[in-house]
Formats: sequence, C-alpha cells, structure tokens
Amino acid sequence: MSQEYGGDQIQILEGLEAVRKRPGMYIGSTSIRGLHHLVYEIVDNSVDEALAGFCTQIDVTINEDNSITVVDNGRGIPVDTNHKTGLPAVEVVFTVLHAGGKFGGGGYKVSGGLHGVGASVVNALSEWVEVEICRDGKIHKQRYERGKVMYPLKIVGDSDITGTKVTFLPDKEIFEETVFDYDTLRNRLREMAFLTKGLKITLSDERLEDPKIREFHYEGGIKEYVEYLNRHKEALYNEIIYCEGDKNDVQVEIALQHNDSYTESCYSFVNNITTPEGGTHMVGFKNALTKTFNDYARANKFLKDNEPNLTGEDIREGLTAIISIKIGEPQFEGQTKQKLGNSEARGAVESIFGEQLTIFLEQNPNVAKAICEKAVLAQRARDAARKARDLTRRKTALEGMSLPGKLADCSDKNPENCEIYIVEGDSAGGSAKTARSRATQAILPLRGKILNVEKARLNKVLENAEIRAMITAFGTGIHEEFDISKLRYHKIIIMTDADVDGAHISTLLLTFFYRFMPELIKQGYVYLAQPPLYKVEKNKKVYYAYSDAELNNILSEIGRDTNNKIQRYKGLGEMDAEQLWETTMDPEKRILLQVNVDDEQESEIDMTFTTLMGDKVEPRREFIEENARFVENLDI
Ligand code: TSJ
Repeated sequence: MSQEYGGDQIQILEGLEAVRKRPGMYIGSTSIRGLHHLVYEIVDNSVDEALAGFCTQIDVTINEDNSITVVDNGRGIPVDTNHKTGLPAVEVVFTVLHAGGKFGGGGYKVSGGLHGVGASVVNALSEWVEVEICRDGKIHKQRYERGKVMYPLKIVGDSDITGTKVTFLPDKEIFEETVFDYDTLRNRLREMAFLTKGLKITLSDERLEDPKIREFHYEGGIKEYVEYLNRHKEALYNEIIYCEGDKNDVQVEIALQHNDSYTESCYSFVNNITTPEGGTHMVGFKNALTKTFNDYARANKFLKDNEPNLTGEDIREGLTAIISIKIGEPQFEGQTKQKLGNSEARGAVESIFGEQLTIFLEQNPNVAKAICEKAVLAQRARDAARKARDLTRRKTALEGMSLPGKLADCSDKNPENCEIYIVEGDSAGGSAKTARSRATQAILPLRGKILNVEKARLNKVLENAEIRAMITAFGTGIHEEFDISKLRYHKIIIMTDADVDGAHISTLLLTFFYRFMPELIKQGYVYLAQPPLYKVEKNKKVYYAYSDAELNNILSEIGRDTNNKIQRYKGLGEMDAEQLWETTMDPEKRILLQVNVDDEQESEIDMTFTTLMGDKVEPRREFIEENARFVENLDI
C-alpha cells in the first residue's frame, strides 16, 4: 500500500529507524531477554490503566505463530485527533518515540518497562502489529509493519464494551531468538499480579496441542506475595505484617514475615519494576526496621542495658519482605540503572513503615517476641562467626595466605588463564590431578557432601573445612568483603558424577556460591563440567556420548552391532586420568555449561534454592518432579 509522507511522518520513520538500528539502546538486548521485554512494554500500558482504576483484567496469549496478543478491559487508547500531529492519538502512541502515556491527560505514568519507551519501540521491532480499540461504541483498527502505518485508523465494527487489544510478531531480522518462553512470561506476569492487588492477569499458550492457561489474581496483593515466597518455609508467626500509605507523592506498600531460615529475602520494586540493587526506598525500609526493633527490644527487655544494639542483619535473618513504591519521576542510578536515587523515597518509606510497624508490635506482642528472640540469637551467632573469621584471618596472615592443603594449584599466576576444578571425592580428585594441565588448571577435591548453607548459620558455615578451602582458594572473601578483583581463577568448574548425588552436590555448591558470592555466578565465572554418560567402542575406535540421544546418534552412525562395547559411566571414578582429560577437562574438546541467573527473577531463584535445599520434603519432590532439569531458574 502506498502512502504520501509529509514532514512529520518522515521524522517519525527516522525515529523508529533509529530503534531498529540500535535496538539494544531501547530494550537492553536482542537476546531472549529483550524479546520478553516487548511483552512487558505492552502489558505495562494495561497495568497503568489498572492502576488508574479503569481496568480489571489483562489477557496475554502466546499465539501459535509466536506472536503475542494482549487484551485489556480498560477505557481503550484514545482515538481522537492529537492537535500537535494531526494524527489519531493511538497512531501517535505506536509511531512516535517516547509518546507512551504522555498524552490524553490524567494521572502520571507509574508503571513502565525497564526503559519506559513503550509501544512505538515494540512497533519498530515487530514484523507487524495490529491494534483494535473498543471505544465510543465502535471498534477501531490499525496495522503497522516494521513501524510503518499500513492504513489510516479505521472503524471495523460496533462494540458496547471498552478495551484495547494489541497483537505483535517480533521481527526475526532483529531478534536472535523469537520463541517465547512460557515460564519466563508466567513468572513476570505473576509478579505483576502480586504487585497490583485485585488485577486479574491470564496467560495462555496456544502453541501447545493442549493449550494451557493460568490465571493470576491476588486480592491481598503483596501480602499474598510474601505468603507465596514463604510457602515452602516454616513461618515464625502466622501474621503477615503489612503497611501502606503515601507521603510527598510517594506511595508506599510493604509486606513482611519471618521464617525459621537464616537467609534474607527482601525484594524491592519501584513502579512495579524490580530494583535488585535497592536504593533509597530500601535504605528507608532498613533504617525503620532496625530502629523500631531496637527501640522495642530495649523497652521490653529483650536487650539488656549493657548489650549492644541489634544490627539490621540480625533483625532481617529469615525475613521475607516486599517493598513496593510508586513514584512520579523515578531516578535510577548505578552502573545498571537499577538503584533508586530519589531522596524523598527514603523519608516516605522510613516514616510510614516506622510508624505503622511500631503500632503493629505494640498490638502483637507475641509476634514481636518471636522476632526479637530470633534476632538476639542471630546477634550471638554473628559474634561467634566474627571470632571464627578473625581466627581464619590471623592464621592466613601468619602463614602468608596459605592455600588449602588439598588444593593442587596451577603455576600460571594470571587469573584470566586459570581454572579451578572443584571435584567430588578424593579418587576423582586424584585422577583429575594426574590428568590436568598443570600450568592453568587447579584441582580442589571435596570430600563427600558439602554443608547445606540453607540450613546453617554463618558461624557453622565458616567452620566447615570444605567451604573454608574454597574461600581461601578463590581468594575473593565473602559477603561485604567479597572482592572480585582478587579472584584467582576466571573459571570455577564444578565437576561431579552425572547422577542424582552429583546433581545434589552441584546444587549444594551453587547454593553456597549464590548465597555467599553471588557475583561469581552473576558475572559468569561458574561452570558445570559435563562428563560423558557412555563410552562406545567399535574396532578399537572410541566414541563418547553425553546424553542418551547422542548415544543413539552414534549407534545409528556406526551401526548397531554386537561388536559394539557400550560402557555406562556411573561416576568420574570409573575413568582413568587419560579418559577424564579427553572427555571432560581438555579445553579443546570438553563441554562446559556456564551458570547464569536472571536478576529480573531473583525471587524465583531464591525459592529454587529454598525448595531444593530446605526442610520441607514434599515441595522438593514436587519441584523435582515438575522440573526435569535439576535447577529451573539457574539457566544452565
Ligand atoms: F502499548 C499500547 F499502547 F500498545 C497499549 C496500550 C497496549 C495495550 C494492550 C493496552 C493499552 C492501553 C492504553 N490500555 N488502556 C490504555 N489507556 C489509555 O491509553 C488511556 C485511555 C483513556 C485516557 C483518558 O484520559 O481518557 C488516557 C489514557 C492514557
């Protein structure tokens, strides 16, 4: 279809062309992550409509052709002519960069995708987009292809409802991957539903023969979110502590509950966007929590006059919390722009939360007592941990940074060239030491199962010999003292048997890394070695298979005949040094899986570890049955 282009239209096309040239600037990346961002950009508009009080339901569908449809029952995007451009408002939304939410008057835009750019970016990066708006008794429709308008907005029918429907197909020229992942969308939409109480969100997958549909609807909002996050844990008390309010144009909502574990799971959001690095809202929350509990603990004699204050960490031991604020103009700081900078957010959270928590504690002395007692125990454990740590420090100072005795270190001193294999068992460790390339490969054998850090307080963790060996070998320290620049190996490779026990040990190690040195995983330094499952021998030729499928391929290639000798490896111990080198350690031939986590879904990762490593047996079984791979959110 041909169309005359005036000056404004040319400008518009240049705008969208810029998006197509540098998509990463607008949606972060063109990987699967960026692909999913397209969906969030669209859904965010419907969530805004819900926050404005005009929309109660959003339906998201992954269509058979991998296009996405989002439908809401809001007021419908305005279709009247925008005076500045002379175009219908909806066309402006889809074709003018940064137009989203800035027209039509009314409240400010609160929700918003990572980069807050909206529908025009989705349009620029889609093969096609179709929008249908039910409004003023009519159905209005328009179609775009790679950002270009296909025909002027037209009326295609009558309607007695209102709402917006948008369908788009991501452009295969732009995205490396154009197949949507149901679980990723499910997790984010569930989170959106938790963060917007009362809003109903559905997700359907029409690609399956038997299409699945999920509905997320939480009248309790973030209160139910905390319940959900704690569902596989033992809560310390039954109530969910909840407060809300607004001050200085900052809306604040907080929900929390302690469980009997030792890890802290606090997640903060600004305008429904996760802020993994926290920021002023988080500072306000922590300040109020620490001060309120110290005041209460002193007044009620949980702390004696001569005892020091509880630290924030003591009070947050085993705490699950959601801090959600809405603010007109969020300012994000830090390298990844994920840390809130607005100073008014700190004050608002601090005063609203402080006041309401004080009242709650006065009215619920049993809850207050349970938390204070847990915090006092944490304080004592922290003291013991500090002493244990001082001991390690003094020792290393005396012995001049002595490395663990079991470590066979490499000779190269440039960390970039160096790898460390963490090996299950002394016998496999022995083979690995013989097999390795001494210059660049270090071997650290671990004896048996390592400590489950989900079930132990810090002092116990630091007393554990295997864990101390890893900490000293890596050189980075842990927690606040963690320093990635001191890392002695740029590849940390977990090598365990390819069986259930091996998978369990890998998970224990990953849990330890994730809790104590999360940056190791986030920055991609951690890998899983892949030992072969089978060895096939035919006429003195040897083949290795790393999966059942691969074994079948090999057998059909060389012919299934009785002269084939097939050996199933039950463990690393069954391989001699040469075989181990050839199949699993030789950088030229081996397969390594890099472990990485998506920080947009931190709460899901957290639960994965709790589920796998926690006390409740039932959820773990369920989880393992549900997930063929042993760790769902560790994207390996
Ligand atoms: F992103 C998008 F533009 F493509 C899109 C917007 C996609 C979807 C699925 C929904 C929406 C959307 C927009 N749903 N509801 C609205 N609401 C408005 O745009 C709207 C309606 C009325 C008024 C008003 O002041 O009367 C203001 C606005 C912003």
